[in-house]
Amino acid sequence: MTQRNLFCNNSVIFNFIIMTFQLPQLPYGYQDLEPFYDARTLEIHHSKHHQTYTDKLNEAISKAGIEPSSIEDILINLEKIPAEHQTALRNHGGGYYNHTFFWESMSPNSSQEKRVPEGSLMEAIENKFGSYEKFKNAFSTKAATHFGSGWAWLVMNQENELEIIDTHDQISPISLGYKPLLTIDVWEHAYYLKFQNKRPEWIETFFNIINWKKVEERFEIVK
Ligand code: MN3
Repeated sequence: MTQRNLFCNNSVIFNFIIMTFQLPQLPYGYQDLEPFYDARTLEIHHSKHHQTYTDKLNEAISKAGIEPSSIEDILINLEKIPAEHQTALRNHGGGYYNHTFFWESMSPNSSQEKRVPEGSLMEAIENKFGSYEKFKNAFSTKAATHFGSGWAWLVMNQENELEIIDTHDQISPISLGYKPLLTIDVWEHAYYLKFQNKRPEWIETFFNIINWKKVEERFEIVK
């Protein structure tokens, strides 16, 4: 893929390459997060919901007539896109990015091998929140009390400090200047088949399948 920015002046040279996004493959099988995340929910969530965001993102890019170099390019530069196209790109681009980020935030092995973060990430969590348990409570509360559809995130803020935030619908932290490290999807489609209305149970269960190794890698890059 040719590297370009949305508004790169020389993009005309490469304008025969139109980027289309593909549904990313999961880094594990649909069965592999059982018994914590059930295969049926995961399959529908990935193959239906994420596929729909992918298709609608491609539609929105085509309608807006932009030539993004990456999904990050769209979400970071949303404000530069003509106003009438921003909502579709925020919703479907955010849905595309947030779900990809979410799949990579989970791992089938974490319940056996690695239940808590380590190293400099653990140090930063303890410095910011007091302890891992206090972090877990704060993250869980943010996710549980988010009103309606959305996401809870552990991010690096612009002061380079850890922060727990929530975002509505498919708004992505990268559109708000944050660097995301970990996320949980708290839309009902993420948990309703298994947990029904018991969102706090989904959140508690999620802690068994967090891919802390991946979160640590993200932290090393942005810290
Ligand atoms: Mn979802």
